[in-house]
Amino acid sequence: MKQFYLHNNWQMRIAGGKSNSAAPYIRAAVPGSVYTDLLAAKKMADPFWRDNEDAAFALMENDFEYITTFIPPDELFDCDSILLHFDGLDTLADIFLNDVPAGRAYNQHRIWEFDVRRLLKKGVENKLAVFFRSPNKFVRNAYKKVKTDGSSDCYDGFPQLRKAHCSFGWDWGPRLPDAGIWRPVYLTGVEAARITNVYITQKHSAAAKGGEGGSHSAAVRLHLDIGVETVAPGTALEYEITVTDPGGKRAAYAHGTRPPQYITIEHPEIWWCRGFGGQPLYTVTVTLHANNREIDRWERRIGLRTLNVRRDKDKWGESFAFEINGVQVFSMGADYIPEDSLFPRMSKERTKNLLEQCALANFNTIRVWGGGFYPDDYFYDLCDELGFLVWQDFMFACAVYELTDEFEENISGEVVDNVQRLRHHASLALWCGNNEMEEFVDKWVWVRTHKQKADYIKMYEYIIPKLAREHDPARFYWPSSPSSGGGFDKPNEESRGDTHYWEVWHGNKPFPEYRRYFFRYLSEFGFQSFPSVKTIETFTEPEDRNIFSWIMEKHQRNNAANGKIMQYMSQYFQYPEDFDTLVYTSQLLQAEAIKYGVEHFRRNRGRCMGAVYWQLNDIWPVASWASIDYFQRWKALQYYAKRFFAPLMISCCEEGMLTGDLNVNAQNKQFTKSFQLCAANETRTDRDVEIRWEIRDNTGKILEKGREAAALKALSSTWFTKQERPELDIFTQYLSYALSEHKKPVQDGTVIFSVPKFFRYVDPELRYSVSGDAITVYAHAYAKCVEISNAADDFILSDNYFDMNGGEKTVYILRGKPDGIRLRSVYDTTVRRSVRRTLPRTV
Ligand code: BMA
Repeated sequence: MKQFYLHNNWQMRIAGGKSNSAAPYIRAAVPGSVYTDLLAAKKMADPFWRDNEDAAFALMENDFEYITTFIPPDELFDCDSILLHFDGLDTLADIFLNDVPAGRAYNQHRIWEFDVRRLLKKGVENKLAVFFRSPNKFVRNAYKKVKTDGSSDCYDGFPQLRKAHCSFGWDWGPRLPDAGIWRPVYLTGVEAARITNVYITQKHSAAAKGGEGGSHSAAVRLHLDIGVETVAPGTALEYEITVTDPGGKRAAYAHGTRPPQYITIEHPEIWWCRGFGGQPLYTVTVTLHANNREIDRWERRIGLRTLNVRRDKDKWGESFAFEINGVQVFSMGADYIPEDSLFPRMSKERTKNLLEQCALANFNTIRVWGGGFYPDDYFYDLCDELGFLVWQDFMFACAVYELTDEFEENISGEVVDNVQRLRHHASLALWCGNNEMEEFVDKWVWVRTHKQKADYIKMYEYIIPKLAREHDPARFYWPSSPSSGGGFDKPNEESRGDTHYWEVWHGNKPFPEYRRYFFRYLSEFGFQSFPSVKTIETFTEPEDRNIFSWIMEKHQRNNAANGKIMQYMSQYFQYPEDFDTLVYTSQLLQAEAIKYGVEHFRRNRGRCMGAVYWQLNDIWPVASWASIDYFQRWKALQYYAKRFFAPLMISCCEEGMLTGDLNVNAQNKQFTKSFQLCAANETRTDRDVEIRWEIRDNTGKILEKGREAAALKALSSTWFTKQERPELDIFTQYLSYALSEHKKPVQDGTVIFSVPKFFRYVDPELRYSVSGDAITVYAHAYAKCVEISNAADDFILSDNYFDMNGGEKTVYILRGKPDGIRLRSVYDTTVRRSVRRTLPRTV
């Protein structure tokens, strides 16, 4: 197969309409988009700055023309078939080759291929033009004709266009419905035949299953289903299959005049999700030969493993857990959304950094949420390498669709394209029909007719799973997230399937509410915060920096949520004196909320088998649920995640004012004061550990202490003795705790029995010293949530936002320079600080 990329020489212009003439052409990048081209040509303002989004949105009322010229290589014309191939077009596109219509596209999520043999001219300049119609006009007109509703954060009519839904807005994203040739485009010359796809299924012999990090004793048989399209019938074809092991040695080989059906790998190295073992990847190369020449090649990396979802009836209902190589995993991770509203700005480098930061924070799972797009191959390559389990939604979210024959044909093409593209990935754990639609359709949210409700079932419980079964039978299919298995059978139930729990945040319930539930697998729950001041500065003027200003409210897409943050803040923290403190406090609030949930869910491992929080990242600079912001700055939550997702994790289930009564004026105000430590072991080996705890006063002085040793069983959580302390002073005393293994410290933490706003902190007089990449922090007293930041606010440290009982703690710099270091703790959010302000100094 010959490929000739068409990425050069492109120009773009805003097309003329009935009343206006076309704008002049500007240089265009392909792959690229209207917004990225206009920005590069300085023809539009940064859409993220202040409220520029509105003008950028209005731009998409236009149609756009992309045009290039090229001379195709002569050898292309020796091929039996020539195809014009687009990996992606966004979205409504008419394609002309040498002014003759060559094809039409209408789905951003599909791969488009058009036969252009008869249109292409040899030896001369050819002209390729792609005409994009306005997405705004399309959905608006479509909505006038047929009412299909969806999320009110989006633009009316969005469900009728197969384009990333969130490009029309979401409750964390702007309305920037870009257009363009967003993925590679090339001419393909097919000689005699080509490999259309290869499907590999694995049969593991018993001994390899569950083998310790990769058994060498058994075998894995790969079944290959090789799809071949012949364009010159009668040509004799030969097939060659080579499997190369992770070290680069040939592990298996087969060849023949008919596609070999299976190939066996002896002594296989087994792929595991991270935390459970390594990620060895084998390369499978299938080559097609005709007339003693290679005419096509298909090469992908695979991981040898079994991977499924276990759903077993038990005393609580029915379990829901990923099972890899026979071992059930507690899923720990977050929901992934597109990394940029301007899709062409995403890159392998950027995604790599993001996913490596997930690995650093001990994630083992990523959910690709259904309102965005199907990520590029590199996203899954990275997940294979890093050992994540990918929960993959199909791109349907918070909407109702009208199923017509054309729509069915369109989404079927989309499903097949993406399933075939991604199904070889080791990390791909399940296909999920959609985001949150079974739950809402069941409640008649967005639904106007019985047909729409029936269409839901047809799409996610018949059409899509049938295609998934046909093209990827080895993969688990789940109709919706959340679901209990489909059929509108209590989709968001606690005792079965996966759950989205939003009573904390959307339902305004306090954090301890998490502890009332024992979900089987939580695929969404979240809490918002503001991004760092440095990030806020990228879209604001100084006069905007008040969270209720027009601009700050425009960069908050969950209606009235800046007020909600303040409302929650009032329960936990003192009123922040300035904007900077408010941002810090909002991040602590978010981190504490999610920690409260995750620690509880991990304490209940077995009953609960997943805590995937909403959301990992941002699409633009905004106040949101993300733990890593648009510029990949870590919010406090990302550091908390590193701790609460640690393979060995100690947590404290405390009872105090927060779980008792927050009303300071309640008559007979009484509540239990107790604590019970629990250690979670998410590794495949038993661990001998020791835990210790101390009750301390606010200076950090120990008043009472205890310790216990325990053998933590693999893949389980172990409780320690519950301690009641009715006499504990909630304002000046707190609990510190730590877990160690063979005398080596593993993790520590503290809890208070009131709330941070009432605790009487003394000034910890934080100071620091730097030596190479090590920063040592010194504290004179108890310091809660110590933040270390630098001038650029781009630090990634080995630990941050941690508690100190006085003394010192050393952390390491993983990213950023130790320039302009600043320290603070919760003490600095209280009025006591203004009484005696201490600025950090070096020692
Ligand atoms: C869930 C998600 C998203 C949304 C988030 C926060 O509903 O599926 O649609 O952004 O909660 O509201």
